[in-house]
Amino acid sequence: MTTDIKAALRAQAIETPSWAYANSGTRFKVFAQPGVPRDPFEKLADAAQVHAFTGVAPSVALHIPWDRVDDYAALAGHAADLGVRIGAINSNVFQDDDYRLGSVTNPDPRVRRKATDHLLECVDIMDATGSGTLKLWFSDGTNYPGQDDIRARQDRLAEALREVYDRLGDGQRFLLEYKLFEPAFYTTDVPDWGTAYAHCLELGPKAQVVVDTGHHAPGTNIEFIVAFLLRQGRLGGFDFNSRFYADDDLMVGAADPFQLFRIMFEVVRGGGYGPHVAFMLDQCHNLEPKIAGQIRSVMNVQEATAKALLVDRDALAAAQAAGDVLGANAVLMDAYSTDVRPLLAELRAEMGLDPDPMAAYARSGYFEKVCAERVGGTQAGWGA
Ligand code: LRH
Ligand code: MN
Ligand code: MN
Repeated sequence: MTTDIKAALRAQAIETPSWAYANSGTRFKVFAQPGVPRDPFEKLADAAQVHAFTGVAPSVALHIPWDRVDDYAALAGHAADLGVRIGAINSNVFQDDDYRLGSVTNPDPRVRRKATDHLLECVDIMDATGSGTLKLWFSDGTNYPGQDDIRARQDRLAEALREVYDRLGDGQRFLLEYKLFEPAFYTTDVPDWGTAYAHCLELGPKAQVVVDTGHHAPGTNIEFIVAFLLRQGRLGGFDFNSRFYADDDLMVGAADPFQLFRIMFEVVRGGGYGPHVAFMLDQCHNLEPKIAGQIRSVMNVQEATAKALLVDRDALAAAQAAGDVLGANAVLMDAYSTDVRPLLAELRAEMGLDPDPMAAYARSGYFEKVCAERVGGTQAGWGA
């Protein structure tokens, strides 16, 4: 049992986002931190540290244009030299003046063309980097009733998605991300999993839904969404983070580790624990140091996963079949209440890693080194 769990944990891959290593903040203020990367190459170097100390963060998501470079093959080669690889390519059609009234749903066909061309460019970048995943998030929506035709915007969205879908090559897919609100406050064109799912269904199997844990109304049962999408074969992955209020992008597992456990349990239960469901982090470290924040986040996901794997599924099924409400709940809670840190420490030692990644990273001197070397790190991202 423990051997199986360890094997499953050893095989886990948690993807870190390039933007987590750069300066970020709220719309009120970006607090610059020392030692932040000055370009995408340095972001990969920081991500490689997270992998080096945890052993389970082998890929890095890019965000275009924040990570635009002249030579993507060289960037992928640099990643390989560092022992990591390029993960999902995140498109960005939300930071251009042209997108004031939307990107692919904009009433102006010129703007729609520009936005769709950017998405196609992201597929080119997938080709050049070997990435198999495109992540699409649209900030599109309206602020006032009557501002635009809700249904026409769905038609425009469908048209753009079709064009991008048809451009995908073998072994490539896109993940459609939904978000309840923000920056649009009245309607959002992809506000929920149902809308994303319906568009994906229309397109085909290479279109899947990505669940960003911060993108729901408070109180939403995210594990239900996970169970449903897995049953339909349309859960493509997660953007993990945690939230107290809205899309806070705080460290995953910080606000509600129990919710993370419940989500991971549905993943395991639904056969989603494998490379076809991407475990990605989508976070910003506005106050805390970034590399250490990513290491902590990866460990939080690992802990929730270990607990989910520990659930005695036979005992749970028996209690459920017997209608034993308290017994079934107890099986789940037993797993959640287990301290899995010794198991994970043991696993790391077996993987040739330090059992305590946070302490090992702090001792390594990497942070002091980059603080001395990297002066003026203002790489584009939220802080740009
Ligand atoms: C939007 C979002 C989306 C973006 C990322 C930076 O809120 O979650 O995934 O690409 O933030
Ligand atoms: Mn996201
Ligand atoms: Mn978000």
